[in-house]
Amino acid sequence: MRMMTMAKKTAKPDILIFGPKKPLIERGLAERFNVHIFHHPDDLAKLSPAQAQNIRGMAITNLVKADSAMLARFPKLEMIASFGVGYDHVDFRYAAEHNIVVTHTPDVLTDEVADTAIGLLIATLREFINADRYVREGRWPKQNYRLSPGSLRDRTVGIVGMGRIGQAIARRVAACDVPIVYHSRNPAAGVTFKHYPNLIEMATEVDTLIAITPGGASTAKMINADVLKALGPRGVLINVARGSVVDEDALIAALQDGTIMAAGLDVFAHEPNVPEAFFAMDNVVLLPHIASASVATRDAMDQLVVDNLLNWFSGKPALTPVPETPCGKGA
Ligand code: NAP
Ligand code: 8YV
Repeated sequence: MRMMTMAKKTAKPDILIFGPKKPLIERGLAERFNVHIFHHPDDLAKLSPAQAQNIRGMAITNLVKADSAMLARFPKLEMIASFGVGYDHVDFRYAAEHNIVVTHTPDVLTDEVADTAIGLLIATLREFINADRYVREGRWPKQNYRLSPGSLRDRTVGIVGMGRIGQAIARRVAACDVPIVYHSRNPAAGVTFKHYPNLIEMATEVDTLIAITPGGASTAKMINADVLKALGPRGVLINVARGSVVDEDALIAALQDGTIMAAGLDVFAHEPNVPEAFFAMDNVVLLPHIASASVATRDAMDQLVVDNLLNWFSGKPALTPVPETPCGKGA
């Protein structure tokens, strides 16, 4: 709700910081730039057309939809520094056409997200959340918690997406002595696990899917009713990718009718709103999109947003541009 625009006293480049409050980013950019800070989506309307005309850089999170209509307000925009590795919220085609470089925050979150995926997988299989509730409700003295039908011991994991994070997940799953295969459009360089170009074929061969692809049109609802059916009644789905990657209605039906056994979900189609149908299910573990959300990792992501903007506006190349937009050097 807070809106702050610092007075323009110098020829410092004008930067828009837009999204949930991020003190490290705000502090990191305050000295070098004339910053305009908006925390709430509706507040952007308060930026006058004259101010918008001067904006040359932008620091945003994935809660900000940077579509062509939004970006068209900023004719002098040179850089969109986005927080997070996924950038499905940015119209990078528009950016490329308008010579705007988009940066993201890869690598610094890879291990944290991979750790979360493994934690979520084991918590889902071994029912840690239900067991925790069991202890808190004082039920243990009356009866031991049930043996979990799920176990990592007898599984084969199919990783959907074998990029930076997929490979970090694979290293962890391999350390648990669990067989791994993967699906992506192309075989991943240097990866020796079996590659399935066809997701349904892979789902037929495994009992556990871990999704870690980008969001966006090419992956929309790729984990659908057919994939869940192929996964089968022992099937477990872990989604740390994007909610859009899974057909949520099909997943709810599959969990309700036993088409698959369980799911661990960090991401949802319409965050922060989660379908109520999940709340009644014992066979799901639900996280509020926290895969990268430790203080240390989020600080590193914030700092990379700052460093991309500082580099660019010191005439140096962007540090972590997305592959689809121009690189070059800043002004
Ligand atoms: P990355 O290195 O670019 O890897 C992406 C992988 O997905 C690649 O193996 C890619 O292979 C595959 N892929 C892309 N499009 C695909 C498609 N249409 N069908 C099948 N596979 C496809 O990215 P990363 O750093 O590992 O991050 C992956 C994603 O994880 C992010 O984009 C973000 O959405 C998500 N993420 C979520 C959280 C969270 O908090 N839950 C945190 C970080 C990241 P091909 O190009 O060969 O298909
Ligand atoms: C963040 C993410 O939780 O990096 C990503 O793609 O989804 C997460 O690390 C998200 O960007 C928070 O805004």
